Amino acid sequence: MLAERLRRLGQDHIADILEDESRRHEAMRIESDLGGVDLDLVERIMRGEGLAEVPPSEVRPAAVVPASFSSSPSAAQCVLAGRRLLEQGKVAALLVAGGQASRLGVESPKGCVEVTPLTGKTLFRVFAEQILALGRRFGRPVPWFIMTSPVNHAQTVEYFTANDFLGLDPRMVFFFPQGVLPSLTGEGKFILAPEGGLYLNPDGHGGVFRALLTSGMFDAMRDLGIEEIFTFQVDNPLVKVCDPLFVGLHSMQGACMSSKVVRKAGFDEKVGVMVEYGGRTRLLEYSDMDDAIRYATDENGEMLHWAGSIAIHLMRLDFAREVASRSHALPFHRAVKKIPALAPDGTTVTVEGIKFETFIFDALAHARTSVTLEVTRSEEFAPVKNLTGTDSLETSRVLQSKRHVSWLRAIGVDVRDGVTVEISPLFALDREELASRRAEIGDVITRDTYLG
Ligand code: UD2
Repeated sequence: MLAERLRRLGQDHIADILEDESRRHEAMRIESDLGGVDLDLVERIMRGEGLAEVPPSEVRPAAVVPASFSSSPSAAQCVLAGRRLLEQGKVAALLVAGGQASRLGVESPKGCVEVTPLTGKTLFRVFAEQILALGRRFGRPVPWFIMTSPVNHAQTVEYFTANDFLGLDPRMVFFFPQGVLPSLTGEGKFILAPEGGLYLNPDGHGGVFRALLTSGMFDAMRDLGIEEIFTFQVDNPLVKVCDPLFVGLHSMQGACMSSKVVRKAGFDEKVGVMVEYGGRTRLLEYSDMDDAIRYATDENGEMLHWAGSIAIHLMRLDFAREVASRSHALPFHRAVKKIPALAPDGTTVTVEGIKFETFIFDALAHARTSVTLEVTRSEEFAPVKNLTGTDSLETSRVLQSKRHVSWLRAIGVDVRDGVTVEISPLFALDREELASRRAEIGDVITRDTYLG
């Protein structure tokens, strides 16, 4: 049955293994891999259906609420509304963490990478401390949903278990794995992995919708009384989890899905940009952008598409559920990747494979209302993506300290140049909280200091 189906899909090299009695062991591994794969979907992709389209040439920059909004009286109203939702326990945090830290040269979940400048806390711990602090501040725990992938699910759960759930109530931390898809060769063939079975890739963070549905997490959210889902990526220690201003703005505007952006550091920064076409706000990913859009300038010669996504969104629970229940709601993006493969003679070779992924932000195309909020880069964005250079551990550590030094200086503490500072979210979640603890901090900081 399965072998026949595979032959119809042009996968004779796999069907041959399944039908070869002497390769039972290999066949079992492949069958088990295929058990987690939606072959109808694969067939669709192979027919070239449902792939992301080239954006039309008339894309315009999306409307953006500028960063200066945060000091306006309307922003104060939004903060109040956001706080109220947090006090009512209606906001969940959702982390997409299906990727590995391979770009950092480590084969562990990226959340386990130690990132803070002085105490070396992991990304997971940085988020956990914020979530704990939010719960204390608003008197209601913020449930934390963590999407893993089959590649790192066990390691992620193990990490939390071994670390006492980082101080959180284990009943408020929910893990669920995303789906996988087989990568294909240029000729559309499945790839055999050197360790046995098929080479499968996580189906992209857009897989979160189906994964929330099939794992029962939407029901768990509903049972907890959740209305809004704050989504973020694993690599940014400066994320303001469940930022009340963002939550309030999004909810007061009645938005289905909203996004945070920063001004792009340059035309070539590897972030998607917020655009508008077809009457909807959308996010155009950097890898899908042509040069005419990337390098477009306005009448003053300034970057036209400056609103770079920092991959932080808010979604109404009912909206996310609706997206999840629509079949083929999100298009597939192709990415060419070097993949280690098992050659017919048993050796390991590197092949050029294509992986297919959906992106969470493509759900924006279904959002009738959407808000895009600009935030200050130095306050909210210091991703750890590469081993060295831009967006590396080194740059992120410097930026984390810089933010905390600026908070201290803003409340009148004389922090000497060259000093590294780290502030735990449990000491102060934000500058305002730090100000309220001014008496506990000396007037001058002359050496590296951790406030925790
Ligand atoms: C992402 C955005 C980019 C910009 C940038 C900001 C995408 C496609 N691009 O670029 O527009 O906002 O971040 O930092 O998101 N992940 C999963 N499952 C998967 C694949 C990825 O959970 O199947 C998670 C991964 O663990 C990480 C996040 O998604 O938390 C980002 O993935 P990435 O490193 O591929 O995205 P990046 O940095 O190229």
